[in-house]
Amino acid sequence: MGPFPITLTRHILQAQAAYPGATGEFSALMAQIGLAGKMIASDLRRAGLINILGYTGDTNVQGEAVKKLDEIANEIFVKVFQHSGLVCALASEEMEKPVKLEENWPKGKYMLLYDPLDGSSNTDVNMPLGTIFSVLRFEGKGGLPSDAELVRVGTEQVAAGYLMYGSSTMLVYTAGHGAHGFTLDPGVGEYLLSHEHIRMPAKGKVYATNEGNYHKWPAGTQRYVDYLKTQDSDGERPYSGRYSGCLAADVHRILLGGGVYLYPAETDKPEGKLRLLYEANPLAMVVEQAGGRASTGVEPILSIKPKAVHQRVPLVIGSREDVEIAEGFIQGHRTS
Ligand code: AFP
Repeated sequence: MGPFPITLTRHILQAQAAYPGATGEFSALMAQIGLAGKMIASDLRRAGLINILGYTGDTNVQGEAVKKLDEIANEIFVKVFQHSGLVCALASEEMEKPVKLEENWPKGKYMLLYDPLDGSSNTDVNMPLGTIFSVLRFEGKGGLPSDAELVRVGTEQVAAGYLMYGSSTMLVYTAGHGAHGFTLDPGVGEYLLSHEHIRMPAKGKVYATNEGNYHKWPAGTQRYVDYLKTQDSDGERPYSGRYSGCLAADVHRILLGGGVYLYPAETDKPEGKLRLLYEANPLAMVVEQAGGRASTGVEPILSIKPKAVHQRVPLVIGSREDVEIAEGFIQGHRTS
């Protein structure tokens, strides 16, 4: 047998040993996120078999048709964190209002914001899906946090990451000291360290975007994607197009291999599609911890002062040099 594998919990406890006063609550929180991921992965693996595919017929606060698996994944998070003693508030893409967990008060000092099932259009066709999460600390005195307490600038995240349900289930997280990847060993039900201190290439050869929206993009964005597809003399371009319809999966590929993902501003939707608090902010923290960059095309994601829980932002995220070139085109400084 090779070296004894490092589990998620052990990795966090070892990292926390460097921080006097660490109470172990954070490692318990991450273990609970891992548990929710295992439960969601289990449902996804059997989705076609236990007839939980398809639509509930409801629509969520965003006016989107809700799939059963969106609700199931959201409910799993709520149930895992109720009575956990760890989290005093939850905000989710699938819940119009944040949920306050009085049963965990006053011990639970963390607040969790998450997209329980990212890439929902993939559920019925066995394509990759993800869960994206952002962790804040509630420092307030007195009662439970107000909704406004959850609407915080990205630099205030204490941790962030995502689960990816692909050919294997992975959990990638950062607590501000590097980005680390764990692969679920279904045999023992543990997440084992598989990608420690992930470092992104400064530049890649892959781009991920929905080109069906090309006609909706401002000219600078159109010029940038045209640039990526234009043959150059030193073999760096054209880039390869890789788009799965799941943000977490597309960013995961780029985190490991380099490149750029764009869900840009559109002429009739300048705010874009993706959510700031539980999609862009957590992925921006992970990617920047791995040496990458994340912006709206104009300003860094992590310094945006949010106004609302379900606020949308344009997102350009990936290898540092790729994002900087994209920003040059989007801001009109570059045309080739
Ligand atoms: P859903 O979870 O509603 O399918 O949204 C997925 C997502 O937020 C992101 O994961 C994808 O990259 C993007 O939307 C796909 O959006 P398009 O279908 O418009 O390309």
